[in-house]
Amino acid sequence: MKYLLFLFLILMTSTSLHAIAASDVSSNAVVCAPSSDNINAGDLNIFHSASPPAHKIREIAWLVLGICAAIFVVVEGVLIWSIIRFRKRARDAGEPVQVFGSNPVELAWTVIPTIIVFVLALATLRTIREVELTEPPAGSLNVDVIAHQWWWEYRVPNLEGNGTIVTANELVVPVGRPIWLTLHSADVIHSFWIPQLNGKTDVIPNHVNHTWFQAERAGIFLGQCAEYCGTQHANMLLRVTAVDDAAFKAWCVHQSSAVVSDPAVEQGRNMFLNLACMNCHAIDGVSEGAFGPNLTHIMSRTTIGAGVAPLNPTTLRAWVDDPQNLKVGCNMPSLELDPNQLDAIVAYLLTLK
Ligand code: HEC
Ligand SMILES: [Cu+2]
Repeated sequence: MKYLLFLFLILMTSTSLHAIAASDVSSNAVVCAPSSDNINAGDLNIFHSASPPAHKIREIAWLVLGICAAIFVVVEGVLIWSIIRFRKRARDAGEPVQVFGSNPVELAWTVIPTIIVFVLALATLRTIREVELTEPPAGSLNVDVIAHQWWWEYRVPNLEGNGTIVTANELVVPVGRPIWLTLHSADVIHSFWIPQLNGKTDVIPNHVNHTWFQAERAGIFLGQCAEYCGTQHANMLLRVTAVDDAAFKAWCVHQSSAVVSDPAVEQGRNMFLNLACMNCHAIDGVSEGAFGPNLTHIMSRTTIGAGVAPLNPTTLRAWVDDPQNLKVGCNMPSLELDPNQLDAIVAYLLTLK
């Protein structure tokens, strides 16, 4: 029975993740401008793995499912057979023969499950060893991940210059190259999980964890924070875009390029500095706040609020006006700007391409 329950749980988890991904979009569509691009409709199926650790996890999942399915068939088969074969018939009178104890049966149902548990445990241990590396794989790109309530910060080495690129929520990586992730948390325990790329790894305050993946094809891979971390846990989505080498280098060049300061949006820029924005947000050469996402190249991203909505001028304005509307309980307050301030600031943010 417990195997059956287990099987059921696995199936439920994978289907409910699809439901979460889909419902995020529909619930926000009401608040934001209607948008046809279904930003969170991605593949969260562990059986569609696209990275070495994810392949290993898929293999063990099939093995466990296979063994559990076989146990289910045998146990239920014997049960149904007994019910039919030994049912009470008209000619039966009184109690059936009472049998007490049977050494062969006792032995069988002790030894067989023990062997099965051993096989599963050993196979699992082997998978854990293969998936959890203690050192970065050769040639890997080292990326720092900092989890915040309720968004992700990434620090990616700049392959086309010095220093690091700081960005939020959307990680861009080269296809075919191992990515070695160093996981930090700024507040509570989170969990980094991109089902098609790797397994779950807890992100713990004051403790550094590592995980890795290697995207085998170009595309967008989505994930979820997988450890309940507060109100907006469900809107702490992960998005990895794997691109070819040339595109990755171009991304590095773009992300490390200086912000062009357009005199037309000078007013908005000053407001950004004079209102509280600068205390929480960094924009290269403008401000150094580190509590919220880095906004230097915000318009190069496709989503806002860690995947809560697609990023476009309408959602950006709605966000700056009152983030609590789009993402209730998030750690950015509404600054209650008047419409002119809102226009000026949004016009400025729109230039941060
Ligand atoms: C108290 C700190 C704080 C202040 C002040 C603040 N923000 Fe934020 N901001 C945040 C946090 C935290 C987030 C991330 C929220 C989330 O996704 O859960 C955020 C997110 C954002 C985002 C979305 C970024 C992304 O990539 O998703 C924008 C745009 C933004 N803030 C602009 C502003 C502007 C403009 C101001 C000033 C009017 C401002 N913020 C003031 C903390 C702050
Ligand atoms: Cu989280």
